[in-house]
Amino acid sequence: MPYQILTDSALPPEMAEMVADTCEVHVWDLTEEDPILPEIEGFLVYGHPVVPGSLMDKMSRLRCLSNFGVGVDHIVLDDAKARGLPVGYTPGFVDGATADMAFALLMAIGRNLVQGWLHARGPDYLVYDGNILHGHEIYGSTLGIVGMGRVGRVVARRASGFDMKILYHNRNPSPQAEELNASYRSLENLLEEADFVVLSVPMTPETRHIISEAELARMKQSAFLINVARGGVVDHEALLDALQRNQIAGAAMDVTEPEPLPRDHPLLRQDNCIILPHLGSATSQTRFQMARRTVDNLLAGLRGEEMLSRAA
Ligand code: 8YV
Repeated sequence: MPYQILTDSALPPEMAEMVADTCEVHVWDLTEEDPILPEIEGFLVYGHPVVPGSLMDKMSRLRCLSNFGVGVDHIVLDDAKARGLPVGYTPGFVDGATADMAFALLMAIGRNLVQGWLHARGPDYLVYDGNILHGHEIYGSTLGIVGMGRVGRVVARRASGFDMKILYHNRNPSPQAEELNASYRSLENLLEEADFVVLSVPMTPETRHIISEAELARMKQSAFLINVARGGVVDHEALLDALQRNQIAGAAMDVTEPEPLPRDHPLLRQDNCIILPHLGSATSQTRFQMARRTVDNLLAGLRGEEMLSRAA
């Protein structure tokens, strides 16, 4: 008998193939009334649906959850723990790709890649003009990394190649960060000194709106904010206000809250803001490795074995 598993959206072909021999896959209708729930033995959480205890309770045969990704803020881990349900996740697999994306966004917003591309293909570009779209130097500038975990440290390594001065803020100073020539700062001092601020903190109650009005006010007018963490770490209303008043030079965000933003959200119309549809880990290689670990965790949980990476 194949294991009955649930996913919140259709699985990509390579992942479907990994479970084809052992599992029957059901795509959840995203309600707690889905009639398949009582049959489900394993939940492969593919996107970021909210997974509270009440949903787990609807799956009376549930033995484990396996999250595709390292951030598990959408799953109520305490509820899973209280029900004795292991939760798998994929730490370590997304770091390189997400750090690359942080740098891609940093360079894109700092050097006007999107505005330049729009101009180059637009009707107004008839004569070369050396006076337009002067960006901010990247090499030699000061980078502030908020959240010096796995992703933050890889961002720091990228920054060394650009001869950047590297500052970081964490709950505590970290010896691993110092080895990367990164200097510890309070959040306030980091925001005041940095030309580029990269957010790579996990989403927790403590990091919700860690960047809001007061923090944006501390940043230099010439500075840029880059978010590859979770949308909820930035207060979007405060960011919109800061961008509209040119209180900071620009923002580049791989993530928003909600995701996607409503189509008429004013942030989507700001020229000094780049928004991507959560592409941090979206390379074929990284996604394949994440899929492998997610499936291995799921099968281990279904068989009652220890998962390779467990968040709860
Ligand atoms: C994934 C992520 O794209 O790992 C994470 O926490 O946010 C991304 O790498 C996402 O989890 C897949 O849905």
